[in-house]
Amino acid sequence: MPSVSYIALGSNLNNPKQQVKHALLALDSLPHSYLLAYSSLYQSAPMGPQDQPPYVNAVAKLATELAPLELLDALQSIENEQGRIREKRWGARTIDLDIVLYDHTIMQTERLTLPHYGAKERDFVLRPLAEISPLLIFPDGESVQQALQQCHSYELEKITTDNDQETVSRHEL
Ligand code: A4P
Ligand code: MG
Repeated sequence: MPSVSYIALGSNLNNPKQQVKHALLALDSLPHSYLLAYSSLYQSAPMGPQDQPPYVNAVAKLATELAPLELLDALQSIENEQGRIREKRWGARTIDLDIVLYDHTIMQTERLTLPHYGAKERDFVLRPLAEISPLLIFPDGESVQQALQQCHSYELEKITTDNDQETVSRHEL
């Protein structure tokens, strides 16, 4: 039985929309894995240093036979292939791939914390997560909808594609 993992994608450098779409294709091509669903793309104001461009965020739902650390290795390979250079914490990046959830696994090791430590405080993770799995429950019993009501707002705007013309429309809750 494959496990189900949710991956948060974020980019704010070198054509962020293309970076996110490229990473979605890369996720779909991972060994022993396939993409079950992915959210719309959302534009968001930066969390952390404000002297950086806005982000594009999305969430993917992946079925995978990879173990959690194997999945992390695979995600970091995709980040490296897309030219990710690790500079300052919360600084600009071509692509960031975080494991939000891996089944209901709870773990805290040097390399991997599950669920992702910041997921429940960030609407740029929770909104796309709720879009693809509105009934999702975190391992601590809190629902994605409850977390969404309490989290910080990063001025999310859904990016909609209309006849190949991309527009940003304010998303109503
Ligand atoms: N790591 C531990 N747990 C996980 C996990 N569940 N998933 C470790 C992925 N990685 C995990 O991450 C640092 C280390 O975290 C990894 O080596 C891995 O072993 P990183 O990607 O190298 O560095 P980072 O992303 O700069 O650090 P961090 O703390 O993960 O940053 P965040 O929390 O991801 O924040 N603003 C908006 N609007 N949208 C964004 O997407 N993203 C960030 C990055 C800042 N501001 C943002 C956004
Ligand atoms: Mg990260």
